[in-house]
Order: sequence, then C-alpha cells, then structure tokens
Amino acid sequence: MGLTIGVDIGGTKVLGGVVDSAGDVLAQTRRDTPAQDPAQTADRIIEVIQELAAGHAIDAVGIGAAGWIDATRSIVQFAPNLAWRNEPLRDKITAAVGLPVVVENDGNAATWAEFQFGAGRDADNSMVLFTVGTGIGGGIVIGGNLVRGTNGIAAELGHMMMVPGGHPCGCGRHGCLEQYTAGPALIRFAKADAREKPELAEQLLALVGGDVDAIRGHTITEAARLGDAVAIGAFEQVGRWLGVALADIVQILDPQVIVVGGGVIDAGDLLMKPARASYEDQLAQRGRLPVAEVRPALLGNVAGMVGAADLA
Ligand code: BMX
Ligand code: CA
Ligand code: ZN
Repeated sequence: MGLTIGVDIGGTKVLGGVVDSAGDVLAQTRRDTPAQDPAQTADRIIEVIQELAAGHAIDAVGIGAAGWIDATRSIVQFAPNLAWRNEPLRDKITAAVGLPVVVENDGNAATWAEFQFGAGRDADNSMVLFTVGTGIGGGIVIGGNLVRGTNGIAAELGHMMMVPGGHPCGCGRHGCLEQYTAGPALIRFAKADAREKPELAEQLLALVGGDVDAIRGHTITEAARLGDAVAIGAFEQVGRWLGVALADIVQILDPQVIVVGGGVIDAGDLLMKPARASYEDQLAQRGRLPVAEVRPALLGNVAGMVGAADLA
C-alpha cells in the first residue's frame, strides 16, 4: 500500500526507484542523462517511470531536479546543468505515464528524505541540509515543513555569496558558495596548487602520470588518503568555506540539526573535519550557547529519489 516512484535527475544520471511509505526502496533503475538535450532527458525520465510502474501498483510520481522549480511544483524554470528553461515537466510526464506528478528541487527532496528517514529523523522541528556534489544543493525544514518560499525557489543555499566579485557561477553571479565548496571547486583548488607547488603533490601527480589536467575528484580523495599535502589542502579549503556557510545558517535559522550530504562526503573526515573546525571557529555563539550539531547524511545517493517519492 502507498507505493510511489521517485526520480532524481542529475547532470550525469537519471535515478528512479519504487519507494514505500517507510522510505524503503523496493526497486531501482537508472539511465545516463543525455548531454544537454532537454527533450531526450524527459524521454529518459518517462522510460524510467514506465519500467518501474510495470511491476508495481503506483499512486504517484515525484521528480527531483537541480534547478529553480516554480511555486506550483510543475515547471522547471531554470536548470543550467540540465539545459532546461521553463520546461513544463509535470504536465509532460503526467501526459505520458498517466499518474499524478510533483516536481521538486533536488536539494529540497534530499532534505525531506534525510528529515523523515535519515540523519535528521530524530529532529522534530528544524533541519538544514547542504549537498556537496556537482553543485551545492540545499534544503530547509522549519516547523516540520519544507520551506519553499513565495516563488518556489527558497533554500538555494549554494548561491549565497561568499566572495564579492569572485569565481563566476552558473547562476550568473560571481563568488557563490557553490564555486568554493562543490566538486568542481575541489578540483580547481587541487589543480592550482599542484601546478604551483608540485613538490607537495607527489602522490597526486603520480596518480595522474604527471598530467595536472587529468586530476579528478576521486584522484584527489585517493591522493589525500595517501597523505598528499596538496590533495589534503584542497579538502581543507573546501571544508573551510563550507564551515563559514554552516555558521551563517545558525545566525539566520538556528536549526536543530545541520546535515551535510552529496557525493563529496564519501571522502569522510577529509571534508567533515575541516568543515566542523571552521564551523566551530566561525560561530558567533561559540562556547556561549548551544548550537546545531553538524552531521553527515545517512541515505547516500538515494536521498533525492526517496525524498521525491515521499513528497509525491
Ligand atoms: C545548483 C542549483 C540547485 C541545485 C544544486 C545541486 C541552479 C539553478 N541550480 O546550485 O537548484 O539544487 O545545483 O545540484 O543553479 P547537484 O547537481 O549537485 O545535485
Ligand atoms: Ca533547494
Ligand atoms: Zn550562483
């Protein structure tokens, strides 16, 4: 009883699953996201839903997408990484699969899953989530409800400005958090330091045969685990910026719990340790008042999918 399908659309993959009311995933399937072709992306989503619906009695579908979703949760207004502009996704998918559909921001969907079933399930009131991935996703729960904002675009936490006039962002501004804390920033920091101080990047350079351009996220994690100073330093820079943002959230919302998720937290303490240290250091209330505990997410890469399904 009460089965729904959740679909998480990222820059590289479309991940779908059948989810029950306890948040358990009963079946799962995935496709590659067609590069920058919005029409084909919708076709992939439809394929995923049809495949999953064939074996189960499904009540509704929830879709999590990285971008600005309108207040009626039907239109993807702006999604630079998925090449969508004012895409009427809900109606397109409903017409194809004959089920009710809700569209939600991917960070909001992951937040809902962690609040209901994951790292924030013991919080009864408020939680904030940051996902560190291709971008920085965000979500806010206050009073047990997701905060969507007047126009549907609240909790775009990746686009808080950290550095006025800083690194250009896909949103059109400069210096957004996402440009200092997401996967691409980690790679940018590591490449710059490996070029500047190759003598401190021995393990990192060995892993890429001396080719700095070949450095990827997973190479940095691997090198950092081998003790590479540049790789460890790249995580420290990302963690330091993240900690500043976590402390700012306390000033604005004072939530019960702050959760950090997304693919980059697979690096564990390499990211979480400097993030926590910077958080403690940046808090105005440090040592004077109780503040939100910072925890790693628990649901891994199914969070967006499970959250979208539960919201449906
Ligand atoms: C982007 C963003 C968010 C999204 C976040 C996470 C826009 C319009 N979109 O910051 O809506 O939640 O990325 O994306 O800029 P992910 O690809 O890392 O999951
Ligand atoms: Ca969000
Ligand atoms: Zn931005």
